[in-house]
Amino acid sequence: MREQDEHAQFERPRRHTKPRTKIRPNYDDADTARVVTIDRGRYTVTLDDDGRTVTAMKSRNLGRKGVVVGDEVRVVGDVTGDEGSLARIVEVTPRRTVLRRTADDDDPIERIIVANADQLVIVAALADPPPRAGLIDRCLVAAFDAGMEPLVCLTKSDLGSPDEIVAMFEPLGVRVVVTRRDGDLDDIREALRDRVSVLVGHSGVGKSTLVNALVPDANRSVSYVNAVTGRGRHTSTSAISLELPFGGWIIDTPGIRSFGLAHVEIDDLIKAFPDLQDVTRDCPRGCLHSATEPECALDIAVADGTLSLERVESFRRILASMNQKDDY
Ligand SMILES: Nc1nc2c(ncn2[C@@H]2O[C@H](COP(=O)(O)OP(=O)(O)OP(=O)(O)O)[C@@H](O)[C@H]2O)c(=O)[nH]1
Ligand SMILES: [Mg+2]
Ligand SMILES: [Zn+2]
Repeated sequence: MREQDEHAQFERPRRHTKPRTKIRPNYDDADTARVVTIDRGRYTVTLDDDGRTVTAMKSRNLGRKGVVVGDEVRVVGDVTGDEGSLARIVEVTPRRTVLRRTADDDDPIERIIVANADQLVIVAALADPPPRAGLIDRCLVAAFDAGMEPLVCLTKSDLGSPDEIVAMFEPLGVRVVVTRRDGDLDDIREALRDRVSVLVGHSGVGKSTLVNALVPDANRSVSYVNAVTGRGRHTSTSAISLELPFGGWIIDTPGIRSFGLAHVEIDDLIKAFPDLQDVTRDCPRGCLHSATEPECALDIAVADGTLSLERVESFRRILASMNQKDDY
């Protein structure tokens, strides 16, 4: 870590001037950039100005503050992007959204997966590996909690019918697109255009295959699904953000086995459904809005025709998914 030490010295306030005040460096001339991938403490960023790719490290003044893919940052130092050059990230712009997962059995650390994405694309294969509605539900909860718009993307339509899954998400008003390798990409392109979207889903569902089809020079590695276990091989090992040729950004992420949601409160989830939220204002204090609650206002609203039974039942399904880990 020699380079790091050199930079660290450069950062240290000079002793002889104003010994008791921290010198606040002025970064007015810093370039703005976005973090596209991270590898062993090295951050690959692209400059907003000209899209140049630059390798950077975290400046000491950031302390323990994390920098994640999707972060908008300010960089100083060697921003040439030349071979062996290293810039420094000196500031992280306040995040508009954060997609986070709570610690779970697979991963003991609570982490922010990506920052500033506005759409969560929940990718599930129609077969090989088979879709797990429970995981889709949990990812939906994460999207609503993060204030991101969800989109369910059902891949491998050459291997199965989407009808059953589509019917599950219709009452919630969640958009669903269906894709297959070498298929027509118009619908998914329209859904991604001019937005920052992050793909999540099990290993082997075809996230990287989709990214390669959408971004011609992406070169994301893809690999087969094990025929015996039906599981993917966790081919992608880190998140990467790529610019879409038709506008917007897409973030490919490693396959997940589950999605820890311990950080989510019912109230945060219900905010995503204003019609349900309105009704639940009449619930008894502490009502958890499940089908077993004795006087939940959702049941009264179904009885008097204000809400459809399908919508309330689908909402209760995703609510219940918060406490049912779908480990695969
Ligand atoms: N039959 C079929 N196979 C597909 C389709 N899309 C992708 N595959 C195959 O599914 C396998 C897994 O694809 P990947 O793109 O590596 O999956 P991934 O979601 O990126 O997996 P991880 O990186 O491990 O999370 C590869 O063998 C792909 O060729 C499809 O539409 N139909
Ligand atoms: Mg992949
Ligand atoms: Zn209730």
